[in-house]
Parts: sequence; structure tokens; C-alpha cells
Amino acid sequence: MNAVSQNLKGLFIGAGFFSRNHLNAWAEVEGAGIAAICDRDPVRAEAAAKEFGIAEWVTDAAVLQSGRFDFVDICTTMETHEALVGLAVQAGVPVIVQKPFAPDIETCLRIEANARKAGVPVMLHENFRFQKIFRRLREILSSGEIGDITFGRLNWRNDIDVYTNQPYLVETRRFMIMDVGIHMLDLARFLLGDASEVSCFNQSVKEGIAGEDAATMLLRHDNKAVSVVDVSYASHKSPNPFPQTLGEIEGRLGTVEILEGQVLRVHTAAGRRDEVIAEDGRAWTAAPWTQIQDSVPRTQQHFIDCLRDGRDFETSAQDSLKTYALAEAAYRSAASGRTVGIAELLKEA
Ligand code: NAD
Ligand code: 89V
Repeated sequence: MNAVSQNLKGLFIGAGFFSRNHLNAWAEVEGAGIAAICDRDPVRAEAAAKEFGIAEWVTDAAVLQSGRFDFVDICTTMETHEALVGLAVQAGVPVIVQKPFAPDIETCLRIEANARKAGVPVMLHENFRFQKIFRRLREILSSGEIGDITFGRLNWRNDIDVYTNQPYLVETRRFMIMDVGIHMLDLARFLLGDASEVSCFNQSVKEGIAGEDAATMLLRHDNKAVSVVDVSYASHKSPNPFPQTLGEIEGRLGTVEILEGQVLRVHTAAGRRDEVIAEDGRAWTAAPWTQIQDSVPRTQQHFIDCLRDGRDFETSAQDSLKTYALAEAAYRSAASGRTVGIAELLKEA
């Protein structure tokens, strides 16, 4: 039962494919609860309200104007985000909004500027950095055990049938970089620091899709580290490594490999050790999605904790502009064959 807490009351928008993970997670989050669910499809809205014990269901997000909500969780696809975040900003309601923020950097800049000018906090629900394995990897890197970071490789390559659950991806022109590349670019910034230049090659491998389903990006980070970020839904391996991000981070004193089975393999002069990151073991998670599902309560708890304490979100809209500028630079690099800097893109605000 989703007992709406005596604390912050939320509106949830978007009872589609991924919403179950958000709604299961909200039942765990301390200090907040979902008071109403909105979907433009009344059948979906009513069914989700019934399944998750949510008192009210509606089909029009204009309910944000009612003054009854302390926050809104927007779990819809990217082309709807400017309008829905705009409604929340107009109503002065803080927002957590699913990735991708918006299809292009211009729209991301517009949404962020509108919210900032109104003083309404907006967080991107970008949950890969909230996966347990990457929280632990960040701790190891911050400890200095492998020294200053010099190189990183992050890859997400599999052939999961993503199209059955998310059919809109077949028609999405900016597909792989915006769907999964954005997770990798945020991870690259989280693990290696901000980046300022991108070179990218895109591929469209699967027949009949509108956009790219594979992308290989080379990043130059501000600390002079270099990273290779590659993503593909057209890579055939058995067992299928979905939804694991694999790779390695190299430093002046050692390396941490990110291996299958959620293993961090730490190599230093002192020797080599494996850290196996265990899943949380929730009743509502299930293979192969568990690694992603476990990150959702952690992401949403971060949003609520920061909201209550008045702290900046790790993935605030303002900070995330640097991730979306990297995605925009990747598309412009793939189209032009040039390396593209993000400074010029962020200046377009
Ligand atoms: P979906 O299309 O299955 O569901 C979206 C729902 O929102 C639909 O039911 C639709 O009717 C509703 N909707 C759209 N516009 C609306 C509006 N203006 N008012 C009310 N309802 C509206 O989408 P999905 O597959 O659940 O994905 C949603 C978002 O989550 C996407 O941006 C996707 O990239 C992201 N996603 C993230 C993760 C992750 O966090 N790791 C995983 C999968 C999907
Ligand atoms: O996480 C996501 O954004 C989904 C995926 C299939 C990668 O899990 O699209």
C-alpha cells in the first residue's frame, strides 16, 4: 500500500513501461509519498492507482495548479518534458524528470532557464550513477588509491529487445546517444570529471529504425583525462550482458576494471582485489533489470533529501546541461566529422 506520508506529497505523471519501478520505489522513499497519479490514458492512470494504492488518479497535469503537491515526478518521454516541466514551474512545484531531459541542447537550455528564473528546483532522474557499483567505484576513486585519473572506458553493448517495451525508440531519430549514451556520458562526468570536447561516430545497424543504434564517443576531460564511451543495441553476445555497464578507469597508481557480475577489480602496486557488489534483494525487482531497478529508490531518496535540506541535486537540471551538451556535441561531431567543444553550445543559452 502506498501510504502517503505525512511529509511531502507528490504527483506522479506517466503510468507507462518504466513507471512501475518509480512507483515501487516511492513506496520505500522516506519522507515522501505519491498522492495522485496522472496519465492522459485513463485506463493506465486508474490501473496504476489501484495497483499501487494511490488515492487519486487524473488525466490532466493541470492538476499541478491545485497547490496540493510538494513535488512532481515526470516519467514520460522526452518530447513531453518541456510542456510538463513548464506546468510545474508555473505552479511553483519542484520537479524530478526522467531522462532524456529533451531532444536537443536548445530545449534543455530553455527548460532549465525557465525553472531557474522562477526559482523552482529541477532534478534529472538519471539513475546509472546511483547504481551501487558506481557509488562504490566513486568512493575508490575519491580515496586516491589509484591516483589521478588518466583514462576511462565505459561500454554498454548488448542486443536486448528494447523495442517491445519502448516501441517509441524505433521512430526516435536521436536514439542511442539520447537513450543510453546519456547514461554513459553522465557516468563519465561522475567518474572522470567534466569533459569539454567530443568526437563521435554513429552507426545505424538494425534494419528499420529511424536513428542510430550504436555510437562511439571519444571525450577529452578538463583534467586532461581521455575516455571512450561506446553504446550499442546491436551487439550479440551470450550470455547477454544487459544491463551492465563494463569498462575500466585508469589512474597514475592503478586501474579499476568494471567486470561482468558487478565486480570491481582493483589493481595497484599492493596487488589485485575483487569487490563483488551485491544486489539489494528487493521483492519487486527481477533479472535482468535488477541493477537498474535497485538504483531507482536511491535516486528518488536523493531528490527528497536534497529538497528537504535545500541542497543542490547531484543531477540538477543546471549541472545536467553539461551532460546534454556532450550529447549534442556528439551528434554534431558525427554529422560534421569534427571534434566539437561544449563551451560553444552552452553559450547558446
Ligand atoms: P511510456 O511511453 O511507456 O510511458 C509514458 C506514459 O506517459 C504513457 O502512459 C503516456 O500516456 C503518458 N503521458 C505522456 N505524455 C503525458 C502527458 N502530457 N500527461 C499525462 N500523461 C502523459 O514511456 P517509458 O518507456 O515508461 O519511458 C518514460 C521515460 O523513462 C523515457 O524518457 C525513458 O527514456 C525513461 N526510461 C528511463 C529508464 C531508467 O531510468 N533507467 C529506463 C527506461 C525508460
Ligand atoms: O535505462 C534506460 O534509459 C532504458 C534502458 C533500456 C537502457 O534501461 O532505456
